[in-house]
Amino acid sequence: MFKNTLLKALNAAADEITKFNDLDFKISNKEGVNNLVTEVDHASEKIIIETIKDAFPDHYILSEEIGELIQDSQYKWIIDPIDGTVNFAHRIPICCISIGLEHNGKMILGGVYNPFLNEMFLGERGQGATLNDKPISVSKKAVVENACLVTGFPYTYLDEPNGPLEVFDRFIRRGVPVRRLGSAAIDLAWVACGRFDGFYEHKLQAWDSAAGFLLVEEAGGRVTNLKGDEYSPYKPGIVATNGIIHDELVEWVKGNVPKQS
Ligand code: 2AM
Ligand code: CA
Ligand code: CA
Ligand code: CA
Repeated sequence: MFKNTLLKALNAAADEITKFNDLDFKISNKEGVNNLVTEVDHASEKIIIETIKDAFPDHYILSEEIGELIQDSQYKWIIDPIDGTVNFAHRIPICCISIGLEHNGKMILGGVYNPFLNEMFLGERGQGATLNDKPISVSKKAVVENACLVTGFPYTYLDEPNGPLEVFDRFIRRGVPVRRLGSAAIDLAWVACGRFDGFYEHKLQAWDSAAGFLLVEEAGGRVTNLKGDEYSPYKPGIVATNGIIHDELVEWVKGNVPKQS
């Protein structure tokens, strides 16, 4: 029942977004440097919220551009109408729609859909995760030194001690590949399907990670905060891995890098 609505919303938003393939769209600046929003983000958000409200008029909605609607419900939809807006604005096909559903504070359903690659990732609590209806699982890579990682950067706090640049520097100096795609939801989905062995980021919002972290957990991976403690999408830091390298990656992020072998 919830899954049908999730799929309907993701598909409707995808139609809205891909309509602009060959069209110009209006790009505006939000607060902060290069913090973009396009008219397509708003169009995607509108159709998603309409679709959810049609099916469940009483549910709580938290969505990036519009904020919070109807807060008094056990069910809460957490929406990023376009994750990777900078990519989208540059017509780089690495962006997605991300929708998570929480029940009494627990994520129960999540979908991340990249309509440009036609990749639909779904995760249901206790039921596993899929990519285009095929079950997916995390990678089997056993050590960080041989891993392929992904991260993202906030636009402030870059230089704080043990902050994004310092941690990034640590991996790059040891030759550990760390990619930067520009969409946290896709980063997480790609950990879930084993393309990446691990992902970490210092400052995310709930809508960036709500669906993606469930995908990773349901694909057999592990998700914590930057210290290795229990994860909450309402707190900024995240480490998401295949589980095998998790404790070691948390140590690298903390600054405890193993001696070069
Ligand atoms: P967005 O495309 O939905 O805004 C983590 O890298 C996240 O940061 C991305 O998923 C992206 O989500 C968001 N982001 C991109 N540019 C940003 C900016 N200038 N300020 C704040 N967040 C940004
Ligand atoms: Ca944004
Ligand atoms: Ca986002
Ligand atoms: Ca967004």
